This record gives sequence, structure tokens and C-alpha cells, in this order.
Amino acid sequence: GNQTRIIKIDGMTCGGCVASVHNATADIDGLDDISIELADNQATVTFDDSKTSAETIAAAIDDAGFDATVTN
Ligand code: 9UX
Repeated sequence: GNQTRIIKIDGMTCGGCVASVHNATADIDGLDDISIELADNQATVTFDDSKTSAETIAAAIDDAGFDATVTN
């Protein structure tokens, strides 16, 4: 089913970083929505848990050079 989770992201300092996180997650199959909250250092993600996971999404963000942690 669909899950909505929050991923904490350290290392985002400007809108370019937000764009980088978008780009890093754009091709993840099953990720339905990502809302990146720069001021709160987090992203809210909604995904199909039969196709992907919060940990997979966080790993893609890590690979883009940020420090992503699943928080809930
Ligand atoms: Mo903005 Mo983020 O110039 O690495 S893109 S700080």
C-alpha cells in the first residue's frame, strides 16, 4: 500500500540542493510524491511500499551527497 514517511536530510543549504534531491529521487519507481522542506531539513515522501521503501529513497539522497535518515 501507500506510505507517507519523513526523511531527515542534513546538508541542504539552498534551492540548488533541493533540486539535487529532486533529481536524485526522480527515477525511483514507486515514489509517488516528495515534498522537500529546506527550512526543516527534511522531506516528506509518499510511495508504494510494494515497489520501494523509505530506506531506498534515503539511500538515493545519501548518494547525492547529503546525509539522509528515515525518522518515522
Ligand atoms: Mo546551493 Mo547546495 O549553491 O550543495 S546547491 S549549497
